[in-house]
Amino acid sequence: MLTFSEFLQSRKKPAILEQASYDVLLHQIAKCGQEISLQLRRSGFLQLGQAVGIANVQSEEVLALDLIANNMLINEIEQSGAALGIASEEMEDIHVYSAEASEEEKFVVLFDPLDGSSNIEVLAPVGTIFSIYAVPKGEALTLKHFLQAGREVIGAGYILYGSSTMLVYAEKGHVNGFTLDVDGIFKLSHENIQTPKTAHTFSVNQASYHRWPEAFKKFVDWCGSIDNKKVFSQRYIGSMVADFHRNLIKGGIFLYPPTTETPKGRLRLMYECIPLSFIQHQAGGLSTDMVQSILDIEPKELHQRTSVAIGSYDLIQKLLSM
Ligand code: P6P
Repeated sequence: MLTFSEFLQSRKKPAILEQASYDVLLHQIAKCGQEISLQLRRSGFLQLGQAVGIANVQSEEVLALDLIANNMLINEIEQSGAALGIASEEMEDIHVYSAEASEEEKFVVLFDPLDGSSNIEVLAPVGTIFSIYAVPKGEALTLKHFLQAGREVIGAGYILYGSSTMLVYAEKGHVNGFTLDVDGIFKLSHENIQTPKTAHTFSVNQASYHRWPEAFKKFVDWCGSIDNKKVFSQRYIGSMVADFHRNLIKGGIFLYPPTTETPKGRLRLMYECIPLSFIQHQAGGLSTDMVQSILDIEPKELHQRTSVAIGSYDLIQKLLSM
């Protein structure tokens, strides 16, 4: 089986990635995934799912492993020498490694260190989500290099800590899955992932049904309609990366509609919706905020929220027709 490193060496790289430091950056992220996976296996002994008594920029209570994963990613990405800075879902502002313009192409990484971390103490899947953008040579790092639309993403991926641990990585034109083997190495297990064009699974927290815009209500009513030849299933884990992964592999649609309480949506554009939408588009699916593709949204701030629907091509088109 091809290791992640061998895959990176053998893949056809766009010119912008010719210099090797980009792949070192990916190795460092994979290294964090291996370590976080190990920590999670022992989280019950280490109380890693416990709150540490502080709130993050999202006003969510911070758990021990959120901090461990966040600091690990900051340090390991810096060591790659490929990034000028990072932005984290856990931190208010960007974190700059170097304010100097570089004579070669560099990158920035945006990540959610542990999406769905409130699930740790109940042993439900959680994940690290990341996206990588380019910083043109000769440009000193500024916030604008982070606030790029999803169509500018160079590479995006996630590490899902589930019944096994898998790194899913996408560049334009391909998405591949690498399972963490018992020797601590990620190995190619899901080559060229393509999402089924249609399916009969929808993923949404239906408790907010009466607070949604009409189109979402009509779509979910359609899914449950007795007129459908195929009976739908509803699956919702409460960890976007886990719900997303199921749909990526087997087909389906994930919805997080706006509500009367969160009219602009609740999920994070930069840290959840753009990376997962980039991956979904490379796998043949679609994403939308009901106005445009998630990848066409022009970000205005780091912690911007958005409503999101993402998944199989036909199901997104059906939602948009409602
Ligand atoms: P709700 C986790 O906190 C998260 O950001 C996503 O991973 C997940 O899909 C969503 O929130 C769950 O939100 O409102 O259904 O509990």
